[in-house]
Amino acid sequence: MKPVVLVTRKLPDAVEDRLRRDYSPMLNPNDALYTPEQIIERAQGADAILPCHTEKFGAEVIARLPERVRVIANFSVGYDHVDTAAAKARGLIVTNTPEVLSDATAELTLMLMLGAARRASEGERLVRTRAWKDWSPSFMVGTQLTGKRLGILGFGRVGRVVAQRARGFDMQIHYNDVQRLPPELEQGAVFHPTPAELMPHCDFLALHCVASPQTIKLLNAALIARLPDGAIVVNASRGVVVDDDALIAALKSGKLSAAGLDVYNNEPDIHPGYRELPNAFLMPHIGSATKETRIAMGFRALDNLDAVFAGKEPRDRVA
Ligand code: 8YV
Repeated sequence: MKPVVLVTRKLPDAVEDRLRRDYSPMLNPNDALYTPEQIIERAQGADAILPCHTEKFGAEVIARLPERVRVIANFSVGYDHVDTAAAKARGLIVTNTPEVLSDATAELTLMLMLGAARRASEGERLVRTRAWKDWSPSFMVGTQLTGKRLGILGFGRVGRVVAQRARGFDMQIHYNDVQRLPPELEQGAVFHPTPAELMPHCDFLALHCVASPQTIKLLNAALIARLPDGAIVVNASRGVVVDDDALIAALKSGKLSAAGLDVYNNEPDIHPGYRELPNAFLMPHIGSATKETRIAMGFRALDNLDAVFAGKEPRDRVA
């Protein structure tokens, strides 16, 4: 008997083909968003669940999953949507999909930096609404990336690829993480022991830390005040890292010249203040949304499932 896998969202064909080959998948061809009740109901009779970050597995949901479910194999690198303590307590294995989305997310981060710095939202709106009437030397003047200082808060897998790509723009890399990395990973990046100490060195600040109790609203008014005037902030990690009111106030006052955001608190019902800001370049959580990466994420999740059902330790176990 093949293990039964509850797949919560529509996945790429190649991933669903492999699921059909090796498992008895319960697929979601219409890509409907399941409520927690629907997940609990559908999980009856499943041996595993393969969810995305759109499905929340809090302690209450985990407590109501049938005993038969052995593993939650996430189709995501972030797993803040899963209460890992509750999963551990129940003996439920949890895995994620690191590495395979670092390139795509780093590319999107560079896009956020360029889009924010070169006023992409404003420019696009001018062209699309026929409001573009003229040209002058002062028209749509933005900021250049080349040669600037890029501060990276969270120098993990994605942060380090961002650094590598940014070196192509001759940017000088500064970073903060919980501890200093070895020289082969730093590649010349300058370590700052605290976020507060990193801030004054950031013409651009890119957030790449994980969502955790320690990083909730990490970028608050006090930290923003330490950034150079006119700095640019980008976020392709998690919305909870940002205090929205503080960021919006800084974008309004001109303390920050622009922001590029892909992630938000309470997606997709984001803080309405962002929509009004001409200097915010806004994307709808698409950091890993490339054809190549979506397939790689699915395969990585399946590699983890394969290991669990072969009685081995999955490569990407997080609980
Ligand atoms: C995914 C992400 O699109 O992997 C993550 O943690 O935030 C995104 O890249 C999404 O989470 C897929 O479930």
